Amino acid sequence: MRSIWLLATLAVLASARTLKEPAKLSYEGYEVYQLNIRNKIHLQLINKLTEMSNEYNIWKDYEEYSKQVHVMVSPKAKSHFQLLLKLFGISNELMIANVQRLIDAEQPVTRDSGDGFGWKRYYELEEIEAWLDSILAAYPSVTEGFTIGKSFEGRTIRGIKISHGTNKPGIFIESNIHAREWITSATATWFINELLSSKQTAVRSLADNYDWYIVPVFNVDGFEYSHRKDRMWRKTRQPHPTNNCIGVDGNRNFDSHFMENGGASDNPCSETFAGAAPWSEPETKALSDYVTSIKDKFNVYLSFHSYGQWLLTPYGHTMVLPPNYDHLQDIGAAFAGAIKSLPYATEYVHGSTATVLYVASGSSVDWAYNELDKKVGFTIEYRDKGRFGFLLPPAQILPNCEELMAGMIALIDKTKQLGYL
Ligand code: 0X9
Ligand code: ZN
Ligand code: ZN
Repeated sequence: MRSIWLLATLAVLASARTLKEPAKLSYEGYEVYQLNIRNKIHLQLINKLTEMSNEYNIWKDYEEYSKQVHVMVSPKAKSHFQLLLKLFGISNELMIANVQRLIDAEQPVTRDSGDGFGWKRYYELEEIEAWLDSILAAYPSVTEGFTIGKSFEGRTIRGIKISHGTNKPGIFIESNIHAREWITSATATWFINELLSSKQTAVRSLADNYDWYIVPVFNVDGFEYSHRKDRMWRKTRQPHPTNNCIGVDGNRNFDSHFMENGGASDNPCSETFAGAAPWSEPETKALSDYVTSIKDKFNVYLSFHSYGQWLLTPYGHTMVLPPNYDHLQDIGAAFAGAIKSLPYATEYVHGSTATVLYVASGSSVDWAYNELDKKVGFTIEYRDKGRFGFLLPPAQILPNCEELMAGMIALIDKTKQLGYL
């Protein structure tokens, strides 16, 4: 009798264990360092280290503007890492002492059930989609849902068109191509809500005079994975056939100057892996098909990222400046000036991707610029400069949103003045 009890208990325990989902990755004790790169050897060391070992993760690639890299280091690798820094004479600063503490601070302990979408915390894909449905239902005459296509794991990539009439000049916004950049979809959803509900004259004129195509969460698989398993996930989720590493950097997978000038990696374990070929990911292929199908309906392409406070123009694949760079810089100055004049006085730097940031080839904005001839294209890198990095505290969501709105009003205004809209 007693042994039957034991068996039953064991069976229950065993099934409970198999039913339980694998736990979320913990970043307890993980640190983030800012490194000052003085020469090629420094850079090669950091690149090798981060590509060869899972104990390291690049948060911010080497930047031309600051000559710095941000890298996350596991507690296991910490002492070895510090030794290497000393040995190679790399000066550095500890930016984040415990990544897990910031991840915990991102989520409230209790769920705010009932008070709806308030941009006071970060939401999961399911919540964002339910909110999108409610918005489509609340504003049926000026909104229309659209579908980009299916992700590798079979999720639907959705967008919303906001239009107050037919054939107004359009603006296309793609957001959260990089999974861990949560502030991007938080800002995109807030922006959608403002276009529909704000009474401010400047916002009304954005909504009334233009057609908006907005994809708040583009990398749906990666985004879901960043919520459920690994907060620091960046890439897509398609496994690589000959390798254990998973996913591609969506923003290196577009068919425009693919893999050129070292602007992406051919190592599947790298955070900037370009993929085996352009459009190897169903997500980027679907986006390119959709965007191509509406190419006569929009003039401006924007891509939302974090972090660093940048407004980046093409080109990413070369330090050569694009033909209308002066115009793009005028627009950039208007955007940055508007943000700087808010009470937060946040500084955005504007310039071409390859000259201020780093060479990045096969990106969405460059593809729209080069292949679809969309001569106003920007990557916006939101808050902050690295104090919190991808783990921007929820209290900063709304300030970041306000900054985007001020910047966007100025950006669209200048773009129109220069004759692009
Ligand atoms: O590297 C990227 O893809 C972007 N930075 S991030 O830290 N969010 O990953 C910059 C994209 C630059 N855009 C262009 N190449 N036009
Ligand atoms: Zn080329
Ligand atoms: Zn990004």
